[in-house]
Amino acid sequence: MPFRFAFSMLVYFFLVPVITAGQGDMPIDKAATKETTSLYRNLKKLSGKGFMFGHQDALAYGVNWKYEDGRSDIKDVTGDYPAVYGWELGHLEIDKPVNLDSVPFKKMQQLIIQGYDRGGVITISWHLNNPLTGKSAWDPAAGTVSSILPGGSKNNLYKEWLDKVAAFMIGLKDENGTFIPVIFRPYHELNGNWFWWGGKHCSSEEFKKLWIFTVSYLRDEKKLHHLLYAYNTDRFSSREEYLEKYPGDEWVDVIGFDIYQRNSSNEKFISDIDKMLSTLEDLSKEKNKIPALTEFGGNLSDSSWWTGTFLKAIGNHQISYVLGWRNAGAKSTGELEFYVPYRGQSTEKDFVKFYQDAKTLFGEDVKNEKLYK
Ligand code: BMA
Repeated sequence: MPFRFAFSMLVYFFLVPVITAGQGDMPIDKAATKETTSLYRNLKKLSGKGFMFGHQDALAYGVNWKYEDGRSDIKDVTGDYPAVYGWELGHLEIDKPVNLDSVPFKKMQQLIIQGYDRGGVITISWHLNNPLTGKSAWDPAAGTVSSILPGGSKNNLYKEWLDKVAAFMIGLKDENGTFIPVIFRPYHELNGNWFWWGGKHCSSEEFKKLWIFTVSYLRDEKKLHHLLYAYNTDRFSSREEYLEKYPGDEWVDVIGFDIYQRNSSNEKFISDIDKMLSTLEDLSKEKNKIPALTEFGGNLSDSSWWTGTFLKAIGNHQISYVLGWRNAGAKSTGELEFYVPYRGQSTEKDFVKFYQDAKTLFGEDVKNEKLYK
């Protein structure tokens, strides 16, 4: 064997693995805080044991209550908190004191600290208004994405909006002044046509540029080092569709999708999720990313939905977490909007079985895991 060849074999098969193992598996932010890096690594490890259960706005309100200290619909039903807490920043960009779902930002910061202190995981979405028209996130005016990219008429405005997001994130510290790691999930459901950043309203190139601009602004300009970044579509029918606007492995930590059952049958919902999760799991292995069901909503008029449908759909897959959407309660029509059971709801008993299943991880489970160490 010629010496040079032997030497390169040594480098590739021995030294490279040794060097990279020493560095460990890192989030895309190479300067991520210790706690953020630990969270990233522990999330990967934990997905071998089971999946964490999360709930949006869990500590702020439930179907029949608002702002009661320590309360959560999940806790009312199981005696335990969720493992993942979802929050939402929409309207922070327009200096409102409350978000688009009426949660005061000051209160949100306190509740985020509470969830973190309990060992839970924090994820934050952002239904930001349309920066071109000033209307809501659901206003898909043509040209919005290009208007906020560098050189566009709204790029400065967009940077001001990101400054406000950065200020909010900087406010997330525990009592020792340690930054609380956050899985930031902007531009979600990106293959749907309902948001201004979604589907046909921008090209793949524009979306990728928007994503990369956003991550580098927060990380490199604002020097935030306690964020992990989640890329997430809505339902999708192929790997190609999922990846169409994927900005690249160096810009994403968590990959996920959102899914709502709406009118489909339980059988169809199980097979849809099963198919999408198989694709997501393959991608997460290839790309070495964290897979998650970043939002879901099921058919809670079926009293055994949790163990009969949801657990069947996801139980055989390795994912990090699932996030049930918000228990908003009564809508203007009088109809109740909720995605996890509340006390007295017909899936309550089945949810307790789901809670007890070895694969589901809730507050007490993650507290024991010490995800930030
Ligand atoms: C939607 C609904 C809305 C809410 C929005 C942002 O799915 O729950 O009521 O305003 O999310 O949280």
